[in-house]
Amino acid sequence: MFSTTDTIVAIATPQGRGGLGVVRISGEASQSIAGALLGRSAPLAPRHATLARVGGVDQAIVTLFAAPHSYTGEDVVEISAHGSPVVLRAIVEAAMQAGARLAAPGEFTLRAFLNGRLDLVQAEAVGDLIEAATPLQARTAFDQLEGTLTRRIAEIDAALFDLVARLEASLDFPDEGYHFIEPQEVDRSIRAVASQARRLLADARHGRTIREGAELVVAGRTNVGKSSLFNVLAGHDRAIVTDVPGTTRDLVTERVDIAGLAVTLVDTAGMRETLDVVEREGVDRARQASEVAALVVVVLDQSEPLRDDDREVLERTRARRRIIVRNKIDLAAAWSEAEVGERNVGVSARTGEGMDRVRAGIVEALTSREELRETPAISNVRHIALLDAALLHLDRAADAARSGAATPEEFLLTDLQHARAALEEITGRRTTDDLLRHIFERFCIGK
Ligand SMILES: Nc1nc2c(ncn2[C@@H]2O[C@H](COP(=O)(O)OP(=O)(O)OP(=O)(O)O)[C@@H](O)[C@H]2O)c(=O)[nH]1
Ligand SMILES: [Mg+2]
Repeated sequence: MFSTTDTIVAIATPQGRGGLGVVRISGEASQSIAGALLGRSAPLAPRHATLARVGGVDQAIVTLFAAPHSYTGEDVVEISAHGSPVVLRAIVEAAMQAGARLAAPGEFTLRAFLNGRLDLVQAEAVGDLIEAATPLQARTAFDQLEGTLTRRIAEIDAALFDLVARLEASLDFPDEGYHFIEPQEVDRSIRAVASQARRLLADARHGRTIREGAELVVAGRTNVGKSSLFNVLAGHDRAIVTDVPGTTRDLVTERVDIAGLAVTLVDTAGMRETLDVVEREGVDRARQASEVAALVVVVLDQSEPLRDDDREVLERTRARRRIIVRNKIDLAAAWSEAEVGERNVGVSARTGEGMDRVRAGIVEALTSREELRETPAISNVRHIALLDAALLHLDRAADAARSGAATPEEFLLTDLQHARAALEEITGRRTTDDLLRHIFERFCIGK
């Protein structure tokens, strides 16, 4: 399905101008195409920086990575020129005239996968690393690129392989009166494998939040200090703050790094009954936003008695994952903490007091972790779903094994084989073209 016999070319650096720009060529004809570009017949020495004129437009550093010791596993030539779009495009066009084809999005990494340089988990990690918006996201992706998840999956698969082989042998030689695996050991072994998978899945929720980020909506009645709190979290005066109730009328969003999490903050219009058409639309949007957010921060003003509008917001967000904040603790309190009837945090958006507790509360609510010191082993929803499926089959097999003689070993084996198939889909040992297309399409050209 995917052609790997031709030679591909693309600009590997971002669009726009820069000090350097890199054109990458990969495939069997890379060396001859590079020769044509440089106008030289002498072969390039692998892994040597060669200064040369390219395509008559620039001087560049040219490096050959000979197969199989290259990113794609094929002959790769990297041309590092001045980062001018005109120069880089001219080099790409010259390469195409010499026989290269423009690479599709992610095609270099796809080739690395097809040539066995990376497994699918690692290829996806390349995409995540490039997309990372926080250092924690980058570290998580890099760990996976280095093979941490690949190794954990391989351990589970190896244990499963051993078990399947012994069960199959017992089935194949039923008359020998010899069990390659004792019946009581089957149950125990399956359980051991299942608990390995379960340990890996323990990272799923916070791993996913780290990889995907999360949306956080600041909600509350008018004038409680939502925009002020939003600005403190955003780190600058993004939203307008005034003492006029109804200042914010639209959703205001800002992406921030909170303890390593890529959080999209959404400030909203204060909840109240209003005849103003524009404000009413804003209030509707605020309600919708808090219904889909991963986390709602409900802001109350502790310097003024609670009102019906406050109670309505509390009621409306009751079933949502939320943090309740008592704002304006720099002023005299008009009610006590206990009045909320749920854990809450006192802060002052004006002085910044208590904001660290709000940030910690956000991390805990989104990840069930107090701190995010370590990178999660698993973070990609595709991997999580497949590992979940594998675990389901393992648990079924374990139940069947425990129920004893009533279950023929064939049934048990079928479940174990389904579990293995799911694991193989994670690492890409088993894939479909559709899956590969889906994964690599989201890469940019040149990756
Ligand atoms: N003393 C004190 N005043 C605050 C604090 N936080 C906000 N304010 C003041 O409260 C008023 C309203 O603040 P905003 O942040 O605009 O409130 P809001 O909830 O976004 O209001 P709307 O957009 O109208 O719904 C402003 O005058 C702020 O300066 C605080 O912690 N302490
Ligand atoms: Mg506001």
